[in-house]
Amino acid sequence: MNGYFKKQIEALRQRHEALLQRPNEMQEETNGVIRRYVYPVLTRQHIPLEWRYDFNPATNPCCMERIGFNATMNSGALKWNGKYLMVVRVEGADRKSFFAIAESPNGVDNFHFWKRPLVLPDVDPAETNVYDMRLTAHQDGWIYGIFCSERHDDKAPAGDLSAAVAKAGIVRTRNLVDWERLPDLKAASQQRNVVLHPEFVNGKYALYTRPQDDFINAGNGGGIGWALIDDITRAEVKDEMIINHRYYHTIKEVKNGEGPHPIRTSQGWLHLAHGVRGCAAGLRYVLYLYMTAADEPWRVIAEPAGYLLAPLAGERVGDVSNVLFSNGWIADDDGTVYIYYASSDTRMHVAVSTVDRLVGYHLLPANPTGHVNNIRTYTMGVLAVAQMGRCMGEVAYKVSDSTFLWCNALLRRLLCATVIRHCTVHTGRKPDGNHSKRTDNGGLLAKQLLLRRLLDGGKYRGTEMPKPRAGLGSMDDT
Ligand code: M1P
Repeated sequence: MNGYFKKQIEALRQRHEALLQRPNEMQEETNGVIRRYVYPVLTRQHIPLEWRYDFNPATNPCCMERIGFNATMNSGALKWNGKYLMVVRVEGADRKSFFAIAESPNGVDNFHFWKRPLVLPDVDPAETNVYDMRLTAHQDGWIYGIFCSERHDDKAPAGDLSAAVAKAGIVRTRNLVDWERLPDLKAASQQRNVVLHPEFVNGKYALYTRPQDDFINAGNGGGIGWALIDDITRAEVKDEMIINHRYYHTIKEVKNGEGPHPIRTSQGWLHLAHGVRGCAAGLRYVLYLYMTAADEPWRVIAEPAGYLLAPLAGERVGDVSNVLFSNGWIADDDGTVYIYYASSDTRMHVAVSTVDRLVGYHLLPANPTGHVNNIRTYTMGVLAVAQMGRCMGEVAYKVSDSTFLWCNALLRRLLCATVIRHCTVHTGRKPDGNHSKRTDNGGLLAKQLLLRRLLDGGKYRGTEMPKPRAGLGSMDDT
């Protein structure tokens, strides 16, 4: 072995080990809901050296990297035998992806790839790429992985070498080593971002879907769909309804998609999703949350306005800039939630919160009606209380969780009161100068105080894309 070769290998190993061992640090800054960590948890530099170098001084005396990698991104996540696991989308320099498992003892640093990548049964020679696996440890005892399986679009005009068809591939395992491939999901439209709900619903498997008109564009389709599946070994979408729509002039005006499978909480199912809007810089991907009813996981009961996480600082730059994407989170036994997200299709990060805080975030939004389209933020009464909420967020990490949640509950009541007051003074749900009559004979009060659900109970949600509407939002409360 020549001296240069030996030195190179030593330096490579030292740098690699130092990166893998580097402790992560929680960022100081928080909005009371969530905290980022300083360092990405996985980058292409974390990929095992043995996958990249052949370490053969005879045939490779210059110690060249033999296989280059572009990104470690969009990873499914699962807690398994006390370890925090990600099924990582590893993208090669040749732009093809494969899956590999990385594990950490604490969920925030020290992620090491398992020795070998995941071996996926190759069932179709036409399949050109696989990516973005969502993991679900299902009630039936299997761990499922649903991912995007891509093929050339044979209907594309000649010369178009980008057009593709997106389908949902399905695998399952009991030990994370041996994976059984099931037939791809049959559906009328292209599908990406398909996620398996962890429990049976009415005795059936349930999928969150994302029907789309073509490979990139949602077109007239889009929105997060819901479909019940009779037989997961021959999965077919027969009926699909959109449960979380795109909306005009919002963070999800262009498209949206379910992230990992939702987390069950005492208040309902907590969902993480991505929303996409168009801007001068191209498409901008952010992460948002919504909640559905505990007994009806398809029925949205709350959705705070805007995003939970958007690309910040270095996260904004990468292979596909201005993108945050998440398809993995872990709700730990102590209530901590680890949100794994990729920035700009390049590297993986973690942010932490708790189930209580994320539920509180839904039930104490600046928008007490639970829906972005129902209220406008210049509403004075609401603004004052929302401002108190923000101040509370700033001191959140100095007070105990119980104090935080107690204040949270108090603020929720105040917010409800501002809305009720508005509705009491303005009839017809709009400022109309008539301050004398109640709008709804007290029914609104009951909904606000007892049900704490969407004021419209979902009844205005047709399958067509709803227009932003005035409703309660048009109030000019003072
Ligand atoms: O480049 C951003 C993301 O674009 C796609 O997501 P969606 O289907 O919602 O637009 C996916 O290709 C995803 O992998 C990628 O991160």
